Amino acid sequence: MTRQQQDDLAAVSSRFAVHGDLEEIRPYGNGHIHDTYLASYRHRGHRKRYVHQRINQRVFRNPPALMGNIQRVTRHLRQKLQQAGVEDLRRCSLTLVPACDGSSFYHDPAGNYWRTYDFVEGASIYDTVASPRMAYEAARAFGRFQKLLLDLPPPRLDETIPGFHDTELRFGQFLSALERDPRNRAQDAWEQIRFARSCESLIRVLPRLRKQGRLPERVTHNDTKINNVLLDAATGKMLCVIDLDTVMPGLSIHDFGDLMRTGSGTHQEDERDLSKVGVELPLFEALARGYLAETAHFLTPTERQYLPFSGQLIAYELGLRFLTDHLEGDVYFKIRREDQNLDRCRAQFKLVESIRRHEERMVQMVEEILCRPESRHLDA
Ligand code: ADP
Ligand code: GN1
Ligand code: MG
Repeated sequence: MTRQQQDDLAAVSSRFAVHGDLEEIRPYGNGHIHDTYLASYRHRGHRKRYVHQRINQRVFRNPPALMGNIQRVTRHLRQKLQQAGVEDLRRCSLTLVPACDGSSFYHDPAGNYWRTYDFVEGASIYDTVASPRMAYEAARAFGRFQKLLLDLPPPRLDETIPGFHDTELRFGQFLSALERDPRNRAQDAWEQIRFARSCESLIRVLPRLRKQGRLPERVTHNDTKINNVLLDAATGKMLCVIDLDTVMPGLSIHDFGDLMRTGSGTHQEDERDLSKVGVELPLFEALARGYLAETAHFLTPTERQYLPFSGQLIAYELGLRFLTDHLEGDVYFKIRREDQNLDRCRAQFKLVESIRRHEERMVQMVEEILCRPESRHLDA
């Protein structure tokens, strides 16, 4: 970072109700969407850290409404955890730091929207799962999140990205990018394009179930990838769920689906060696146990039945989105190397095939877990 960038960031930081003297500020994390910075302050002899984020306005068109959602959700979670007697509140839910004028964001003269969270200390974050225990803890964190938000008071949350998990819409966007082919990239992606077309029927499954009234709308996270959960660095236990921008009305299927997409195998999202990409059943089992430990009592029979399918659908949906972005010229997801979105797509589609192959066994596993409530504790 240049001196000027450092100074600009320090100026942003000073617009929030932070404490102490700024020591350092630097880019942070592996997110695909926002610009995230970690600021270290010294306050009364102690280090105090904050996360500043510049909200990506190409993705989130209405930052004030988005921040309204996050304020309501974080307050509700905090209240519920407090009622449940959770002691480590500052690490078990995100804490927004207000701007100096009391607002939940700072709107800078250049038009950028910024927000700040307390940095959660002593937490670890993983881009891939390393063990069933880790998968279990991450799935429990997202399951608990959904459970605690069951009684979020009205009104309905703002839809921060309309149609976010509308796979039919995503398929249409893919066809449109393919037709325009603005970067002339379709010729090198014909295998993925063919696969995308061959799975088109997947996009109609959830709309059909919804029409039959079998999938209730809930408050869901919608971006439940494994690196959006913080685990205690010392114990490995769940702390809290982060990246709350897409918390909005949705389906439980979407949340478990993205957990499966990122947590049922040990491969990277953009893995090029496809022999490494696939479902590992012990990881799937741990995800299902962790998620159901928190949610089994309120999920409907259809929601439970479609848990294994959800992974196939969301891996397909993300494959479509990565492919679309590749065709469009990498305008949405941050990339760190050429063709990274195509690699991401290829890995998702390989995962779709793997989940399909193992689906029957996974359905049995879910039934077994549901029959034996004690199995929802990993130590059982
Ligand atoms: P993106 O939407 O770009 O993924 P995130 O909100 O997930 O942005 O934040 C990016 C990264 O910043 C996370 O992966 C995590 O490492 C880190 N991070 C964000 N908020 C916190 C926090 N409150 N405490 C600790 N780390 C955080
Ligand atoms: C983005 O923000 P991040 O990196 O957690 C994306 C998700 C994708 C994910 C794929 C708002 O998530 O939908 O599943 O990348 N978030 C948005 O890694 O589009
Ligand atoms: Mg993230």
